Amino acid sequence: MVRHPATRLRRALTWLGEPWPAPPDRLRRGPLRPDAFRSPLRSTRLTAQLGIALGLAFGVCFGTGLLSHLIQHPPGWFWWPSRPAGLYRVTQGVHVATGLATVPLLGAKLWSVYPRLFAWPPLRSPAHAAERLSVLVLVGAALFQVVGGVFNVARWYAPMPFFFTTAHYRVAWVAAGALLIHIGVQLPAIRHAPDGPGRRRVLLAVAAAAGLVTLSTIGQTVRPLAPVSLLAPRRPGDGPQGVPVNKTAAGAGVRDAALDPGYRLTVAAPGRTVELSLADLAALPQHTTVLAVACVEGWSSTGTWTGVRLRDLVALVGADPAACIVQVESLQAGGRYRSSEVATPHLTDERTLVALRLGGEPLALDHGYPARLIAPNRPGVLQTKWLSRITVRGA
Ligand SMILES: Nc1nc2c(c(=O)[nH]1)N[C@H]1C(S)=C(S)[C@@H](COP(=O)(O)O)O[C@H]1N2
Ligand SMILES: [Mo]
Repeated sequence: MVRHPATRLRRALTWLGEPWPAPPDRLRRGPLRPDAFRSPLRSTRLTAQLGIALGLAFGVCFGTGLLSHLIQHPPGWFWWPSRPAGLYRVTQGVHVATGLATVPLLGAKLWSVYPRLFAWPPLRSPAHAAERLSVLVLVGAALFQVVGGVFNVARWYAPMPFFFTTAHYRVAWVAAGALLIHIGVQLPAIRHAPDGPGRRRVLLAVAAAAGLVTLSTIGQTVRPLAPVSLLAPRRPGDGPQGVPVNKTAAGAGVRDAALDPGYRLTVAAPGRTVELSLADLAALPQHTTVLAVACVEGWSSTGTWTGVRLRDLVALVGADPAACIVQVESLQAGGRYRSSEVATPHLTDERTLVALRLGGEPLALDHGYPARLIAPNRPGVLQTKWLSRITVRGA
């Protein structure tokens, strides 16, 4: 007998809601007891309100994180301006700040719902089982993002046997999808959520904790708050020449090559190649600009950079900066950040420099001596240090 598709669909939906037999009652012990969790501080309303705060923080964090990903791996349709010069500093500061504020929010939210782990019966129907599975994915993905993000800010990679950036990006999509499903499922419950006596106090405590986390870390990018930035691993102003260092020259294995008096910067276009010594570079027109190094890890620090405009070097080998792409390479032999690409509008921007000096002095070895890239509105990972070669290609 051939069934009508609508009949089949109805049958499938009924099957999803069909109750499964409950396990025997004698298994209801320990946390599975009927009255195992009775804190008056928990209420569905509290859980819903924490969920809204968490959803907003996650939304902002997801949006700014996606932006940072697109800037670092631009697809063809994506365009990122070079002005305002400090925009990325703000978006990435917001990304890390909202991510960190999520720590107490997520903790409180999990505390408010964890008794449901022990709800009886554990699995009521296929639909209930699917919903629980989606919550499991959501909790796993959210914890992965927050814990991994904190480890990355602390530059502690030992517990992460994978490349953090890629994993963080992929799991963000998993979390976003699971969150949308979760919101869809919980929306009716949010509307008529019963209140509890302790809700306001808990919300206040969570808000205070989130505020404290923000206050003790935001100084990594908001300079006036640097003195109270007790939990941030880096602070603006800390480091040689008043700028923090992410990778040192020793760590990158470039000390000898960088200090070699025979150092030359190669600038190569299809028709023409020049090799410039430090004295040659210093003899070219020098320009000074104030720009921040804005690391993806959330810290940023402003410096006064002096050097040669990248577009002048492109013109030096006979290319038109408005019609080409440049790849800059480091003396560093390996590593993900040894090279980066510069295209319009950053390439034509007058503030994009091959910097030789910071704060009026030659660059500190750890800031990229003899020469480094510094461009407006660009993530720190793309501000390549210890430049060895600039390759000009057609756009
Ligand atoms: N060659 C090279 N350049 C590099 C890096 C690197 O690892 N190798 N790290 C980048 C990162 S992640 C940041 S945040 C900035 C930091 O610059 P600073 O150490 O001068 O503050 O340098 C960038 N330039
Ligand atoms: Mo960075």
